[in-house]
Amino acid sequence: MNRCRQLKLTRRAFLKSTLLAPAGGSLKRSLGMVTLTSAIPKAFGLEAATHQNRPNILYLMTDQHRGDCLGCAGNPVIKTPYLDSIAKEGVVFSGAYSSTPSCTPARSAILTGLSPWHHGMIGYGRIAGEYPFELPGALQDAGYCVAGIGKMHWYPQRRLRGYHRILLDESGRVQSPGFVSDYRLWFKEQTPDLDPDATGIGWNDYRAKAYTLPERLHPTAWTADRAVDFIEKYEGSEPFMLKVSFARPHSPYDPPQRFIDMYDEDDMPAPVVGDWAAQYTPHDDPPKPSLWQGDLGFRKARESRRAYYGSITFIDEQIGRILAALKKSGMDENTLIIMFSDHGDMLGDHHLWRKTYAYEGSAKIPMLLRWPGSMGMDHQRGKTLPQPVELRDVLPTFLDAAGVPIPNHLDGKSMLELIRGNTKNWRPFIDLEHSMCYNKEHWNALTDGEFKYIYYAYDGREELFDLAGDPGELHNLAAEPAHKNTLLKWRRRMVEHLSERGEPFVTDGKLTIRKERMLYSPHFPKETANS
Ligand SMILES: [Ca+2]
Repeated sequence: MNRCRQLKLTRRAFLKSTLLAPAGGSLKRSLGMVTLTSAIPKAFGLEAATHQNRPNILYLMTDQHRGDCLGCAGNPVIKTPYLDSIAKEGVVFSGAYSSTPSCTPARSAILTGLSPWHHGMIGYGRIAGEYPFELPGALQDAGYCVAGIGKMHWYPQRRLRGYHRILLDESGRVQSPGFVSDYRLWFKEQTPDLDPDATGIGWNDYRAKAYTLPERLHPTAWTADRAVDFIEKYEGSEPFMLKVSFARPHSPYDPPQRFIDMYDEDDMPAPVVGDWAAQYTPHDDPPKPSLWQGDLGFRKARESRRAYYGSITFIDEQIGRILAALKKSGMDENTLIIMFSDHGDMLGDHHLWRKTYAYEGSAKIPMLLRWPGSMGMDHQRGKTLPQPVELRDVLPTFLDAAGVPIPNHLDGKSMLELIRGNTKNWRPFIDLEHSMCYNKEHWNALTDGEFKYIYYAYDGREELFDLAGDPGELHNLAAEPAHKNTLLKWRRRMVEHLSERGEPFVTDGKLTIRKERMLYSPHFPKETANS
């Protein structure tokens, strides 16, 4: 058993020591999670792990952050100077996708390093209580101090899953009985008379509104404050993996007013609308705040986008504080920094909202990686790498950085291989899939970043997009004779990809039409499927 798992510290004591310590309290008075963790080896008479050449891992995550919403991804409007600085000192992966673009299946891929079929979540459901091999436990076993701050979105909500400590902000979700997040406990301690949901817009809402409370109370600021606190107090002899998981820019689109004011509504990009998208035009009147389809007009979409961009710039500013704390500590020289999101946000593209779609707004994600100087490869810094990468690649990347063997059963690959220039054996394309939760549909898709092929299982519909020539996916080429050979090539690839699943997916060498909704594959851990 890993020595760190033997430490017993009650949640109450942890909250008291780390979260509710008086502002300005000394480190000795307010024992943080790090000090206690690093004391573990001594407490058990074991020799402390040393850094050797293993870097710290700073794991920055946003929620529902589109791949095109970064300055370093070529967006001329959005202001993300600190994220751009990570890209400048590292690389941008321009072909990064979330295979199953909604929260819980995406997070299963991060946890397990597996494809949707193999981790078992091919739609939005409750995440497995435990997988046999998970990212935080693997890093803990490798001798890392493993801490997580912000949104985890798993169940049971207080399960550590291999983290030594987690501090949660779950945007008000209560899934385990009596759950109150650490953010909400802190908020009540700070301002017992105020309502953390005072802005009044929901977490699947298309509407936007400025945060009505002091900025320091916003969950984006809280998450960064906890991360800065961790870095400032870190005295461990072992390397750390710190996950900093912001619950935004996922709606509510509610940044402080000063971030909305940074953008002119007229400058906001209008939604892209394919010549195939009229089917998604209708909506209730008035529109439901949590709608998933509907043509609300460009003005409303731009209002949402303005606050969404503001939410990203707010996060970016907070990430700037975290990077500054890391630099001040001197640990930036030995820290690998990764930044990505679990999926994107349609924001009215093709009259669609939220996520779970195969289209770029939903499935394309940011992916930035900056590695320590000790790893060399300086000639790659500042580059954009086009190979298809996915959330399943995060875990093997971390194991690679930690110098730990990557188990053969993982579907993901270390993205460090691409930085090393080992591109020859990289996957030629990536599989995407989602059993819809808003309507009755199930799609599978494949993309290499140049083309995207989508198969809709309920009616056999196919879509083929030339992403290189038509990045907005405005024209479906599937029925065009000039692209017949391309369509056949991608359809064959899909048949091959789905063949391991048997007849429900491929019958007599052809893609099967299905009507049954399937959220979980047979690989989903059975004992926790309904827990
Ligand atoms: Ca999400």
